[in-house]
Amino acid sequence: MSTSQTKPSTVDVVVVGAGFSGLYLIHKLRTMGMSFRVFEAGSGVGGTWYWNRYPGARCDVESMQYSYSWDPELEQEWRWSETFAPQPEILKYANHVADRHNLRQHIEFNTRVEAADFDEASNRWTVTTSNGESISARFCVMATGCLSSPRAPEIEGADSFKGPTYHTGAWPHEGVDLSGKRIGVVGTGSSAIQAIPVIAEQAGHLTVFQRTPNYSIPARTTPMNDAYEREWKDNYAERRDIMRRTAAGNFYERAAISAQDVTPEERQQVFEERWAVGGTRFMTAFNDIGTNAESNEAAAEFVRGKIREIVKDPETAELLVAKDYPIGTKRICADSHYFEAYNRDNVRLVDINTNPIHRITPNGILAGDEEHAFDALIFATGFDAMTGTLLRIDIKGRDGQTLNDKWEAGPRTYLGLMTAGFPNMFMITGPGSPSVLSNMMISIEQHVDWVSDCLAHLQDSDIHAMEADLAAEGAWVEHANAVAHKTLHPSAASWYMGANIEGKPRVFMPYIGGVGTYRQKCDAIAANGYEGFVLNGQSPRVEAAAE
Ligand code: FAD
Ligand code: N01
Repeated sequence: MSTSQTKPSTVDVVVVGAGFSGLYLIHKLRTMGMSFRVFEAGSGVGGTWYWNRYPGARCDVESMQYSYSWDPELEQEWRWSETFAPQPEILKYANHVADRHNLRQHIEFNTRVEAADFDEASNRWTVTTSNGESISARFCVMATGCLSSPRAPEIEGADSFKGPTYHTGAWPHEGVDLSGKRIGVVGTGSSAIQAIPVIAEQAGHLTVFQRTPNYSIPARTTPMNDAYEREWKDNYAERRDIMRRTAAGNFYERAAISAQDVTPEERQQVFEERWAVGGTRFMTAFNDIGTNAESNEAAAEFVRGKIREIVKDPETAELLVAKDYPIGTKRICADSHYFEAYNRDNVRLVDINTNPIHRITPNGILAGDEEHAFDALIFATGFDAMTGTLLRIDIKGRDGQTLNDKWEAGPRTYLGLMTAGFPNMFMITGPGSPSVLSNMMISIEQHVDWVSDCLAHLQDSDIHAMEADLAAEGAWVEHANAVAHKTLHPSAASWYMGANIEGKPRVFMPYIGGVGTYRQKCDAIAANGYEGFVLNGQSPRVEAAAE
């Protein structure tokens, strides 16, 4: 591992984060011959897959699709063991990429970027790290991740608990022996839904505290089939190209008809087929599940029926059935025997709406009028998503304005790539871009490619300062909101809306216009001389940006 003593304190670019975004950035910047430094808070590469080591963690995008496309030889060589890769294998892949391309030498691990100040006179950022070092950089690229600030609720008495407490998003690297123990899990989102069936097998007893039930589709992961893998490898370039132009960056069949255009029997048949195939592609069984309330309700009701079939105890089944929000408006989950776990004698579900958590006690959790005793507590309570990690860095832009102040009423960006008043600072998969609504490998590569091309352009054209034009940003925010409000998404209290954090502004943060459409816009904007951005104080045309 490199040490900062040998590194220059003045560079072209500082990159924050060494997940899949940061790793690809290093590769690009090195090829471009730019000087750079990369800081990573963790002790290794992989980001999400480095931190989220909870039992059962795995991808819900198919393995053959959740990988880099920029190394075609690796694409052919790498072998995934299952159709949906487990976390250890994805982490191994990230490490393999880092070693294969000698990326690790460029990363300063265990180093958190704490502040970034923009100096208008020099058009440079001063980046301060947890080592107390200050680095001067022309550009700052935040590859800090959308789901990288785990968050546990503030519950009275949390410090009094005698046993260990874990968060799924910051799981101990050495693993946790849960065998025979009494475990309490708070939360029933994607992480919990993956973890619960595995924990149930290990634990002596498991109690799950649920606030909102979730819709989940069986992932149906299987060992990798040689013929299937071969088919992918023979067609990778063509398929990736198709994926880049789709709505969500995935390669699978998306129905072109409305659920309203078929009979109820035909609809049921289609849902049955999708359920049998498994995975989140269930949501594309018809083309209007995300936009038409009736079509959505048909899909939701189908899933409710499946849960009632799987879970033997009718009261538990009813608690597990989501009724208050449209399917897919909170992140749709993919599971491996989640609902079946509640048929086990050692698993109990506690609905905290009727039995509120009063406090954490030395022995466990007091919910309703019952104290539940535990040996360990697990919070699967999610993240301060999309903005939390950026806002934890003390970022000051033009005129000393902080990012926290600028985003007080919610994130405002142009394309999710830059935010006005913060020149030369780029975000990878920032709020206002498709990011978390897509196969993120596709979105990460698109952003890294776009930013790298942009940096090359700035360097070649002797442009020292670039920032989002305020009017273009306003138009983009308006456009992104308008597109979101054509869907059912804003109706749910989801983390997409910031609703999982008390006091966080309620704004639909990702861009739901589709990765293909979004890519076209980004490409057109670059081709038009970076329309909607201010370059060296000059603003090209802005009016077409949000068309
Ligand atoms: P991250 O992987 O989050 O990496 C960001 C890195 O930046 C982290 O290592 C962090 O330590 C570092 N960092 C942040 N702030 C600082 C700082 N101030 N100083 C220094 N370092 C800092 N996406 C999919 O497309 N498909 C999936 O199936 C899928 N499954 C997921 C499962 C889980 C459990 C989670 C949490 C997310 C999942 N995602 C999935 C989203 C996933 O985050 C992305 O796919 C992708 O891994 C993000 O890569 P990244 O490099 O952009 O960000
Ligand atoms: O987090 P979440 P996550 N008291 O926010 C509950 C990705 N991911 O880590 O819904 C009690 O979804 C909260 O309840 P409610 C994916 O993008 C992907 O599970 O707010 N409960 C909810 O049940 C995903 O969406 C995979 O009412 C509280 C849960 O905790 C994102 O990461 C796997 C509470 C949090 O769910 C985040 O997923 C894992 C409180 N005070 C993650 N506060 C794949 O499969 C919160 N909750 C690809």
